[in-house]
Amino acid sequence: MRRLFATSLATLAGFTSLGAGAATLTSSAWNPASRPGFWCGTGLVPQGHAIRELQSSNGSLDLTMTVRQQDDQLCYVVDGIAEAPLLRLRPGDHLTITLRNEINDPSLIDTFVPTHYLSQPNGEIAAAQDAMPVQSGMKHEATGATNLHLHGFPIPPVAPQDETLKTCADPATGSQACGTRQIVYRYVLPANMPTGLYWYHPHIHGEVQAQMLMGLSGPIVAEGPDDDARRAQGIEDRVLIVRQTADTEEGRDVIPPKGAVLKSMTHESMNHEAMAMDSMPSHTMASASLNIDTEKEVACGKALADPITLNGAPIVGGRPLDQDIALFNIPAGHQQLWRLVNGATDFYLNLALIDENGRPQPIKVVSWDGVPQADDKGHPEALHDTIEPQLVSPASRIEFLINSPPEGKTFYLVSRQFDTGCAGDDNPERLLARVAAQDDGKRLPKAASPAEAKQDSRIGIFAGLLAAKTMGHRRLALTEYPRPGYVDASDFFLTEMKPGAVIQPYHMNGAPNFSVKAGVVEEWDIENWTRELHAFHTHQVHFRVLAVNGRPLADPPLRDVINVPFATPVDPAKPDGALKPGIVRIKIVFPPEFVGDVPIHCHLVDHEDNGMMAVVHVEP
Ligand SMILES: [Cu+2]
Repeated sequence: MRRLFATSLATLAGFTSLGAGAATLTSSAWNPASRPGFWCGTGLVPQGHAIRELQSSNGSLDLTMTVRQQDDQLCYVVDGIAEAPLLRLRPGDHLTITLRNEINDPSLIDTFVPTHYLSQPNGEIAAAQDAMPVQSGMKHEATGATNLHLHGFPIPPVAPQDETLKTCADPATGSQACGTRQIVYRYVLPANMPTGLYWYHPHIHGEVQAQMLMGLSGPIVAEGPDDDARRAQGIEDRVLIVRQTADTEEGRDVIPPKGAVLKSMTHESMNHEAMAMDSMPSHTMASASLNIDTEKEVACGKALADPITLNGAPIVGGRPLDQDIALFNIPAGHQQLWRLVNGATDFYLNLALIDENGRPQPIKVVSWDGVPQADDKGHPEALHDTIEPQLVSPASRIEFLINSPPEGKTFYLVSRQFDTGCAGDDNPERLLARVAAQDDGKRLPKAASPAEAKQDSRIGIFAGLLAAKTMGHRRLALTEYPRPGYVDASDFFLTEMKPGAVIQPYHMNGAPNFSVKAGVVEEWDIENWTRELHAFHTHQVHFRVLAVNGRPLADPPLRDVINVPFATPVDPAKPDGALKPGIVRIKIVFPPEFVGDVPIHCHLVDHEDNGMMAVVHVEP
């Protein structure tokens, strides 16, 4: 049984399962002071909480961030306060983060790695004839090491900046494989970076989900002239981060796929050495086939919905009372810019603004994934009112203008129910916040050093990507297979489809999966051969999304995360028969400043942890 946080969120377990109306949050006062015995503070974060901010001044911000542990909760502690701060920066800034690891019980991190996953290497996945061979994975034992990834930042994948594959800090107890307890990151924000909402989280392969569920993530805003202009017009911003606190697999009811191996594994079948990643078992010898065996893909099944929080305060499921929903005020007749990170590990947000009668209310989307809506040259595009639900995949960000409701009226920000595929998790409607027409008197700190120069391009290094000539194509396949002997545990894969390829999980310290020359523009087809959604993410760069399921997009968006539609039956009359993939086509280039090893992965981080990741070697 998966545990929720033992301390501050202990009362949440009862809440998230509550139905209509009956719930009331009884929270003890929140005290975020990190102190002996209460390293991650005490009490429940109040609804509507605004995150503590740290702002750069004179072009720099220098902070020490300590990762602390209180039972099965992890927290970033800065200045003695156990709350991941909002970092407010400007392009060109120098950001220095000294990350210290004080994790004191790595075994508790392991409790967030699904208990039904194997503690032994997995058995063989039977290879289908004339299909790409599949090599199963093995469970990662949590080490308690941690590190930092600045998600979305166009900065080099090398130390002391965004190097996430080798850089790590050891916990206070347990394995000391990193050789240091402290990392000093020295980031330089490009002067021409797109300005908007970014975020940070740990990136230790195999325990990313566990560390994020336990509390490790925080938002970053990079501000530019657009923000100065909005502030001059009296438009304030609100920064919101949605986090997930458990990945509930209990109750998962799985229909075994055709051909699944359901026998229990014996010790003989778990020959550790034979399954070592660098000595490939004979059945996974390369074949020339580019076919994917979809009959053994993870089958349809149901998993319970997961608990989420907003700025640390629990979001109550079902139909909560108004008093249990965050209240955000906007002075009557005014607008605010709301910036929202979906920091959940696999919950999809499908945002809509409605009034008390459920009628959709318009918002204006300003930016996706930290990048203002702009054409290929980086010129701003006109903003339009929309009442369509906005899909914010895990790890994605949306920034939108929201009007105050009429005086005396309330708007609600909701996440609409969303279909993540028949093998995906239940993703029900959630009421995130209510909005009232009031002036709460709170004002943002003024930017300390507003940029003087006017930005020529809103999108920096990504300008001109659409116009550039495509020099190469690739196909990347997303697949998942039940672990032999375990219908409710899966291996996940991200594989470049080329002759001789073997479907195998990413493993640390392996060679890069493929190479790309810096400056060479490519188009990639990301093919989802599974019955659930995946959120494809690239470190270092954003990409243009050209087409979804073969339909070209009129205005290809610039994203660093894109939802890839699930596969569908070739024959609708045979839902568990062969599948045809959901496909997203992207256009991507790695500029010369990103030479090095760049991770790409599914941002449903449980999938990443269990193999759905690859490393691109960017050659000079
Ligand atoms: Cu995925």
